Amino acid sequence: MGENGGIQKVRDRLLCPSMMCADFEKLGQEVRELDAGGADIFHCDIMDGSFVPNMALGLPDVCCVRKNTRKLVDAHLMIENPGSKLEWFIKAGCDILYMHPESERFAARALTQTRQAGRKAGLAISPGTSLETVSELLEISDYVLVMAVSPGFAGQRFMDFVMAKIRRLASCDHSFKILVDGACGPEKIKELSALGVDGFVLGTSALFGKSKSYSDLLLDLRISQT
Ligand code: S6P
Ligand code: MG
Repeated sequence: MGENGGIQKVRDRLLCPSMMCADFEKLGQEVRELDAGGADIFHCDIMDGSFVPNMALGLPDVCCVRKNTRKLVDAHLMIENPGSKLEWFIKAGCDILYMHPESERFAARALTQTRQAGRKAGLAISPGTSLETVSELLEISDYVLVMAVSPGFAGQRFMDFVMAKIRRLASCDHSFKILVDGACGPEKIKELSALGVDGFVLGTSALFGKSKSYSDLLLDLRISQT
């Protein structure tokens, strides 16, 4: 294997560290290490304690992530009425804004406004939300985040019934990127990559709280997809 042997084997899946699982005592350093280790998109879970029964990152955390990387930063908005708060996250430098249609009465408008602001429109689909209810919204989304766990917490189990939805989404004619969020461990990532999923949110199942370095873990994940 040549100097770049490992790199040549690398497949093109998007690896997205879930920053709510990072060490907040050294958030900036965590971001820099993940960036150097090959992360593609920094996933920022925003919760309001109302749409989901938990709180996670806030605007200062997002700003800290943004300050420490030039790679893509997303905001996964698990909040009520995300459409009225888009500007906050746009100003904080997020490139992709995911919203849940269950919490936004005018989801089509919010997705369109995101695009008009020059950012990527992201649609997050909870496990209990069917594709039929979001088919029009898929047409105006750049990224679709399929949740394999109920939104709100890291460290949950993958809900197997979501596989049927992922298969359907991946097999339909589409121009958006498909990412899966929740309980994505190495084996699941391999299986989903084969189905055509474009990227994965990496939390405790694949990246955080392990004994290996971030760069080794990220490289292992890429090589295991070949
Ligand atoms: C959960 C959130 C996710 C989690 C991530 C954790 O509501 O949207 O982004 O942080 O899923 O991953 P894991 O591997 O601990 O399930
Ligand atoms: Mg998330």
